[in-house]
Amino acid sequence: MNTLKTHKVQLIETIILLILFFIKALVYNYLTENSNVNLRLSIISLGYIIFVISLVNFFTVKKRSITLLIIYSIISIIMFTDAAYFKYFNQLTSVVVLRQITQVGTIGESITHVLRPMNFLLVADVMPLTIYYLYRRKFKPIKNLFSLGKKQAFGAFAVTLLLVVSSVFMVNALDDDINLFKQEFFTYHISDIYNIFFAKNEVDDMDEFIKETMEKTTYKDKNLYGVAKGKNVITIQVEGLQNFVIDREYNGQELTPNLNKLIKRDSIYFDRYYQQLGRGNTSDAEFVSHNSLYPAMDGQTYLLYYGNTFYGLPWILKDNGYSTTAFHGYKPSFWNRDKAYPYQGFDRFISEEDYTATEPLIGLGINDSEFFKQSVDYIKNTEKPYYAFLVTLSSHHPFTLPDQYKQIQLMDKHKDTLFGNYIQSINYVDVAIGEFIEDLKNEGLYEDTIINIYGDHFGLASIDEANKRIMTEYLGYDYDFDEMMRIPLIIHIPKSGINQRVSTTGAQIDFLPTLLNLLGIENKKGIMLGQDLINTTEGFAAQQAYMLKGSYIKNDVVFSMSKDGIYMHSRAWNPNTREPVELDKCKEDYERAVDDINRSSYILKNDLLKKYIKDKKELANED
Ligand code: GP9
Ligand code: MN
Repeated sequence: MNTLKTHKVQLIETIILLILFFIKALVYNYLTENSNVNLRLSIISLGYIIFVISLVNFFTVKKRSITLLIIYSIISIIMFTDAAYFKYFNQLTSVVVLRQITQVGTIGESITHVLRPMNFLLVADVMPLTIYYLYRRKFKPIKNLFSLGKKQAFGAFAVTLLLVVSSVFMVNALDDDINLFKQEFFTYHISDIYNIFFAKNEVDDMDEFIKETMEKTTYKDKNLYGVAKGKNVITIQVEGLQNFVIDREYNGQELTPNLNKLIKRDSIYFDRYYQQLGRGNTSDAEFVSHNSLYPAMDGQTYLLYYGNTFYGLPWILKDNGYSTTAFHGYKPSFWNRDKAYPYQGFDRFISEEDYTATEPLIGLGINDSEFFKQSVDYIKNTEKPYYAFLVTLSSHHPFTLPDQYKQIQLMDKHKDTLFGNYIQSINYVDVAIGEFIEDLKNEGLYEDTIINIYGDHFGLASIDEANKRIMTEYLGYDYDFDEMMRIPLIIHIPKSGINQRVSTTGAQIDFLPTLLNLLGIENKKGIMLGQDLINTTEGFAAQQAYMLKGSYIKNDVVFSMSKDGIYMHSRAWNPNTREPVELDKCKEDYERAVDDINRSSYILKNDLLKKYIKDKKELANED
């Protein structure tokens, strides 16, 4: 057989393709948690795909089938990526994610963990369609898709374009349940690309805002002002350390005995402290903590804005006579740290290349115990006073730990679960931190040093069903975003006699102002968007990743902005009682959360500190 009734076959082919795509759209909307409006979204997506088919008619007859196959495959792959990314990050991918494609290694591993068999339905038809195309090519002529002529093709294109555009705007305007710009596959991605190039980031009264911010950050006469003045500063940013493990037992076994011991003496422990990331994960935790600015969402801050002028903790300490060193046992180029650190104010970066990777390696590289040991050797030869910033590695997802370090006896139901592996890993890091403190003592480096310890971000994603189930059972209450993103901050000041537990809500953005108060250093140049948590009772933690922009956590409210962008679809609850809170009461703080983040993003995009620090210098010269 070498001839086909072309038109009939082509009609059947097109109908089959549309049916396949419609099923795909239904699966996609289900996986991206739009089940309540799935049918409406899928019909709109179907409209778009008909439009795509009408576009293909502009290609020469020979190239139509292959073009359509390629476009269809790309769409399928993007849908697959979206669904996987959504499961982990609670939002769809953006083209900005592609900019950091080389950095997805560590995150990628985490994402694959949340893939379900259903996700593969999104790409399941690509292979059979390709095989069919190759088989079909043998028959001539291949005049696919009704073989429209130029004029007819243009007519089809114009009609479908008009239909799609008008139905998108009509549905958006008339259907209160739907926001296609956040929910529908094509509309979302088109508007995402549009926003990158054309969206304006304008904020009102920036000068006024900065003036007020600066006035807020004067510490003199404040509680605990200068109690650690002149001390060396060590900050340990612990991979994946969540707050729930602190002071907690598992079947009678203490999970973090060393941290617990530290908290009991000469420490301030912040137990309502939250992560605050953008798109740069661990590197964002570093950035926000050091700079008291929100990390970017239009890409990764250390990559997009690394060369900006900053005036965060390392710079401030340098201005106060400190030497500054960053320690991290992984590749120096990862998260662009090697380029970013000098602009952050670090004199030196001790990276994977400077450590001897002694066995056993754990996860991404050198084990934490060895990392700390070798870091002490560097620290003791560092010029005083010093700032040492250490970023750990061993408790990185998926928490694989050699057997000899596993000290927690797990119940059968927790063996080989992320939860079980996580608590083993955290317990291992706790031991390593304990050894580090002992080493500091032995080297005479302990007493004149202030030691800060905090988690970079969560280890156990609450969107993973198994994590959620196990954690909810373990904690005795719903494992939701607020508990997932809650990390400990411990500030240990040896021989200070200070013993405090601060339960004011705070986040990584508050680290710098809080620490500067203790160090008795006034930040006269920088812009800090956080606040000193020791001298306030009104906490506020705005979020933009995992919980979406506009979400926030306060002492008695957690507000989680709906991912469809429709305010009334959001959730709010009291973190103490876990009872729902009326959404109407959250509007003002929601607006504040959006405004704070927009201002921070404006500062980054316009490299505002450069201008501001220059202005400050000019002012100083005039005096
Ligand atoms: C890699 C380490 C882990 O350098 O910081 O990165 P993460 O995957 O957690 O962002
Ligand atoms: Mn991390």
